[in-house]
Amino acid sequence: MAVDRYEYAKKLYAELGIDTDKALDTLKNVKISMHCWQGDDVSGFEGAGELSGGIAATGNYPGKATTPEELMSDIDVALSLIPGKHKLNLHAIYAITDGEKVPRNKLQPAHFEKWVQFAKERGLGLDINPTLFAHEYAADTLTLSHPDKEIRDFWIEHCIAMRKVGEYFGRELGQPALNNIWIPDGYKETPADRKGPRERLKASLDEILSEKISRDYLYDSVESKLFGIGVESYTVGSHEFYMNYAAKNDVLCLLDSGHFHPTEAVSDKLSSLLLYHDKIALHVTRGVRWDSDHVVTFEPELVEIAKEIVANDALDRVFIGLDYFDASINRVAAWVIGMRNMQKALLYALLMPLNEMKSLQDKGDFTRLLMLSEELKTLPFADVWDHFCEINNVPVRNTWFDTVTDYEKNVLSKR
Ligand code: RNT
Ligand code: ZN
Repeated sequence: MAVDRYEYAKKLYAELGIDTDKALDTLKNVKISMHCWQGDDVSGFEGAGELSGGIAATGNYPGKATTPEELMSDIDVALSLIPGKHKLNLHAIYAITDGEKVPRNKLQPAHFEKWVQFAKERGLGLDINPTLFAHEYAADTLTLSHPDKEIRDFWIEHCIAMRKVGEYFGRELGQPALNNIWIPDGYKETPADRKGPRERLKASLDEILSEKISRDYLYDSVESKLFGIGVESYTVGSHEFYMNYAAKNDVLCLLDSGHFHPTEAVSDKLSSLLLYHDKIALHVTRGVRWDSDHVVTFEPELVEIAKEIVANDALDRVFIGLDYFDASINRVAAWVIGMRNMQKALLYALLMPLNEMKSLQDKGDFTRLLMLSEELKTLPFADVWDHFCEINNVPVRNTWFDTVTDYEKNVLSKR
């Protein structure tokens, strides 16, 4: 039955000049970096305190992972329900130190060996992020831009340590890792001096990135932000700051879709950045009223982001990662929903007659262009997606949720 539906969908898309088999083949090779921190509300394994830095996970849904074994097991369940082979995005606080308290500036690749083992066994890639929050040295909401050199140096060392971890991931797994630097630095009130902190941040980044590491193993990115809770008036690492830093220093600009004014769209920024940068990175998330990090849903801006990646022929130039943390629903389901939605959006984009649409735009035939983009919305896209799930041996439609329900009943609810 499902095959017939796919064959029919294939025929309809073929009438628009779209080869659905080719689209599925392309989609199969797109890796999305799944953020480990959805599994435990960004807690990590340091056994330390509260989340800080102007970000917050809200909710108290039972079953959160509290050990590496639990988190790995939850990730396995999620991955079994997501078509394709992907990457896993780690943070420094997920180092596995077997009870030993290792200061963040002293972390070594060895503390991530178990993750490498995990990734190897599953054919995954790995990415890394230094963790510059939830720490006593981040208590002032200042890290790499702190006026105190000792604090800055601690975080510089930490970021350098994570670059080494990323390099190690790249070497071991045969695909480059992304090391993404995000800092919470900013002020609650209007600062007297906006320049000083930015000068310090620039100098810190220069030091962190001074050692050249082969891009066979590692890419570095810098992530901007608009504001955070408690730091509403000034953000040191603003978009302008990092976009210029990235352009001048040959590092990647990472755009988080929750880090801009609510009416500003990341989708519109991609073509500009891709004109000037070989590669860029994304944190795909969904902000509701603020940078709330809700689960990624299949909504127009997500499709527009995917369309821009495809239209710019940039599937191999954009590191796509997810970044949200919802503690109010089943965390495994949160991963699966977001990952599958990202893939659906990419598939939707791959099934668009973009060349024809471009030429309609250039000819000024906006009536036909509008008609076409609207008619695309009711083509049997779902049948192509279902087929993709089927040929990649993951449950079709809502049936994946049975696995999550069983896992919750048998494992999560017993934690
Ligand atoms: C915070 C940034 C950052 C974090 C993760 C945990 O606003 O988006 O990327 O969400 O590093
Ligand atoms: Zn982010």
